[in-house]
Amino acid sequence: PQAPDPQDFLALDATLSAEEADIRDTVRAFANRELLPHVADWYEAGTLPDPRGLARAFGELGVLGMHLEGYGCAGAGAVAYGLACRELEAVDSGLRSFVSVQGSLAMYALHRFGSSEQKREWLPRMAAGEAIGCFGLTEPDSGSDPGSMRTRARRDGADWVLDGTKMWITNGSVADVAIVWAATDEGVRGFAVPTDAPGFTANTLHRKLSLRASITSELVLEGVRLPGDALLPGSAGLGSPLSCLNEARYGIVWGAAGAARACYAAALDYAGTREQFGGPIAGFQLTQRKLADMVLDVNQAGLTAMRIGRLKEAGACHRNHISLGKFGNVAAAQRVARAARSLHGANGITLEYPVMRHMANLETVATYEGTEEIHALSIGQAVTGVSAFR
Ligand code: TGC
Ligand code: FAD
Repeated sequence: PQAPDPQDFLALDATLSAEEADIRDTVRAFANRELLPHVADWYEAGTLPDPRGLARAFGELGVLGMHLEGYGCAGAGAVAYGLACRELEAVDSGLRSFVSVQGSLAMYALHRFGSSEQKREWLPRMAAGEAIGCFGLTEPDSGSDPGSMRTRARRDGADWVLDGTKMWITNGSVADVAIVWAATDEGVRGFAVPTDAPGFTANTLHRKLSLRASITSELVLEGVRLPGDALLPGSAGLGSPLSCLNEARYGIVWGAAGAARACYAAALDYAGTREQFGGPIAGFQLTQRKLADMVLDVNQAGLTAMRIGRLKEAGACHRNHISLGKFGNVAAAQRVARAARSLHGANGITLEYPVMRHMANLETVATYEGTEEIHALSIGQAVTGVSAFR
């Protein structure tokens, strides 16, 4: 048997189909050419300088709504989509977030719950990156408990009128359409809100110390009057936005594996070249222990992502599988990023190396799409049958 490849210790890539390997290579080449050379500058600037150009580039690459069928979407399999998320997040979690929010949240909501007119109006342009979407569920006082939302939509004749505030919304201030979740007399429902509607404003949030290469916004809706057909007709209850979250959380299962892989690769490289006490630090037992722990975490995260991806392709992936994957893989990536940062010494705290950027990003990744505690409680409920949320 062949000795393990340090970059793919369990030879997981050998389990990919030729088409999947092709998608991985295409996205990796794009990421290394178009994103990696710029990401530290974007991160330092605390923004994405050309979000529309980036959206179009992602559209050309074919990753926006890539797992959806029709309307200009690629209709790729779950593993292929996961591989794209992994390659993007190996560069930066903020860039995977851009693609997740567009494809897995905004486009997925329209695809699953929208009318055929809404799908025809938005999906082809969103797949091409000509239109940007955002997804507004969280509010200032309603995060882990979205059922407590205060944003309200009331009927007024044939129209709907929306009032409320959404918080921490990725791409909110560059979006053309906001998928806004609001309480109505019939329960929670979704609305496709054009961002030029009177009464809608988006304010960019500043001074973030994590996910800096990403635009995060507050959405304010003050008497936003929308025609009746702005309602996503298929949406019914809190389960509707939560089912969109399953899609984005699935992308994070893979993405976190990518961030972990990038930190491990940087650490392995640095360990081989940095010399102290007359030799490379790779030769010290404590460094090797760190690297061994990283190899284990990276490969276990990869296995978890692959297994959940194959379950998804077989139509057998339950939302609790995704909770386990998000819970485990983000924690693994955090361990790898922290160890890789320490292995880089002082260099590790700079933007010259990717490790602290990933480490800081992963604080957001552990928070959004269900915090570590929320997923722990979901898994706890799944195995005991007892809910401990309240
Ligand atoms: P609960 O009573 O358990 O559920 C209400 C209804 O929803 C159903 N449901 C789900 N359906 C599909 N997928 C899921 N994951 C679901 N979880 C629950 C449930 O069956 C029920 O249906 P029905 O028909 O019986 O009414 O609701 P709860 O109020 O007790 O809350 C449960 C909890 C805490 C698990 C849930 O609310 C939760 O997941 N909280 C975390 C919120 C969250 O993740 N927010 C993310 C906002 S979006 C974001 O962060 C984007 S980041 C950008 C990026 O991805 O890059
Ligand atoms: P809280 O819910 O207030 O939680 C605070 C702490 O209490 C956490 O540790 C939590 O785990 C813990 N906690 C809460 N309930 C329990 C419990 N029952 N038992 C034990 N502990 C508990 N949202 C969107 O809708 N769209 C977006 O595009 C989006 N993008 C984001 C981008 C960024 C950069 C960030 C940081 C967040 C984004 N979010 C988005 C919001 C994100 O989903 C929420 O921050 C997340 O759901 C947690 O909510 P919260 O911040 O209000 O924390």
